[in-house]
Amino acid sequence: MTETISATEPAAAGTPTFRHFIAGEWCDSSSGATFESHNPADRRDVVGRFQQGNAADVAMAIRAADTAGPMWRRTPAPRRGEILYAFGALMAQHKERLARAMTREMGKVLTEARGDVQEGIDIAFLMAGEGRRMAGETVPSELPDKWAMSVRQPIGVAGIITPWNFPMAIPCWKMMPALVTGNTVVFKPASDTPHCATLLVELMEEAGFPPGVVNLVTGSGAEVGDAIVGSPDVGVISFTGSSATGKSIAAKAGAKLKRLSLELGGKNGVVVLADADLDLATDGILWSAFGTTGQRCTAASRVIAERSVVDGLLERLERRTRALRLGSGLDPSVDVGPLINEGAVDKVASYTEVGRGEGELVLGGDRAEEADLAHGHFFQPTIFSRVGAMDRIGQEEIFGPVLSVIPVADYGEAMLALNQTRYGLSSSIFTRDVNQAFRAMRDFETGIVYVNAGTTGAETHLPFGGWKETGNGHREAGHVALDTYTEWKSIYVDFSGRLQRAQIDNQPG
Ligand code: UN1
Repeated sequence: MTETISATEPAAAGTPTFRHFIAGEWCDSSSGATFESHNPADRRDVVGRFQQGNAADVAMAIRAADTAGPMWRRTPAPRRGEILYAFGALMAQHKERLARAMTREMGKVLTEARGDVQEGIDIAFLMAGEGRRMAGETVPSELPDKWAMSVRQPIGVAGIITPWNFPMAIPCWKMMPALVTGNTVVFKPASDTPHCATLLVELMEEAGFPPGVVNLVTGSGAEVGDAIVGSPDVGVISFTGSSATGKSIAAKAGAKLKRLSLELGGKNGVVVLADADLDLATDGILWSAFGTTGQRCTAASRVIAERSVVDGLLERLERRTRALRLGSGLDPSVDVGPLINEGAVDKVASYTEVGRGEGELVLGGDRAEEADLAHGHFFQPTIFSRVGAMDRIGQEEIFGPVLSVIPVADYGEAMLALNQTRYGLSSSIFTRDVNQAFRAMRDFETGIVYVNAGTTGAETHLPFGGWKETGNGHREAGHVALDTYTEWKSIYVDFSGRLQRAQIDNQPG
């Protein structure tokens, strides 16, 4: 939860103030204003005060990144990779501290926060290795005594705009490939998780990224994000967040023909066929639907089940969901943490109202306000049955702990229902029939498909991203992540000593 306050307001006792990081210096915003970040499990707990960045701060950060560009670009890529490696090693060394800070600021339970940090470490190490790969092609020329090859080169300044739900992994997914390929970075984290971003950048400084290579500006999307997107000196933008914001960024970036990688909404489905192992399917569905309190782009919000197994599945899901404990993610006995802020609770509550008119409420459906939960942003894990594939709760991204069960007649109907959405990030199928599994692998229109597992849990060395309105065709993670941050340069070297004309001198006549 964030709110703007005046810089002159006396700081609450013990509340630390954090700064932007520009040109290798920690500095205040020229606005003089700060905002607070709160613990979503207990909003009385103020994590810190952060700089309320503005367009002038962004301009300074872009200038610093631009100035550092030529030096960083000329630093040998293996050396850049070593600094990424040092950063990954520091994250590993500080994993527990980072994870605890993440749970406090973002709310996800500690085991998941550790996973989030680990995902950052994994991509740092993967991309450190790219410092010694980053391969182009060397191919034969159609002419004699001529060399032909392609190399990747950095674009320039990368604008990195990240969400709060993976407050360390996603910034690392974006910054590591940007940096190893020789770009410099202006990083604007979500205003719900500026502390997580600050901790990352502190470690980046310690790892040895030279001044100006990484710059952090905290603040709102409307001021800081817009200034980054609008700057003619930022050549590439990577954004993860809502489809609405993604579309507005795309319009602005498109007007300037900027490179843009978007990772947006999802409405991920789990198909359960009649022959599935229902206990395994239940494990996978619960983890995907209620893990991270449903706040993953990859979260399962639809179960599309063959009619003959719907009752058995619902019975298991209901029993297991009733046993889930809500509370602070720092308490090891807690399964489900809070939503990120009050706005998220309102949104989930309004969708459960819609759901009551569309399906049948199996359990949940209300804010969780018993005892200490009243101090945080908690919502009961919620399941609706008898939902229609085209109902609003079956179509729209809720980003909370709400699961809709959609009954279908057979695989064909399941596949249609799964694909009948404007999103296409992740999907899964539970079946013991290898032929059906391969049909799903062929038919599901999503960037990620799981067989006999839930919809979450992508690993960093394969492409991550979605079809249709989930994105704009780019992928994060995997080696293909380099594509977002590099220009290709094809180079021809003629050592014949004479003019040789391609497509002409090597053709008869
Ligand atoms: C996201 O929610 O945007 O596959 C990222 C997963 C995680 C990443 C999720 N590895 O669920």
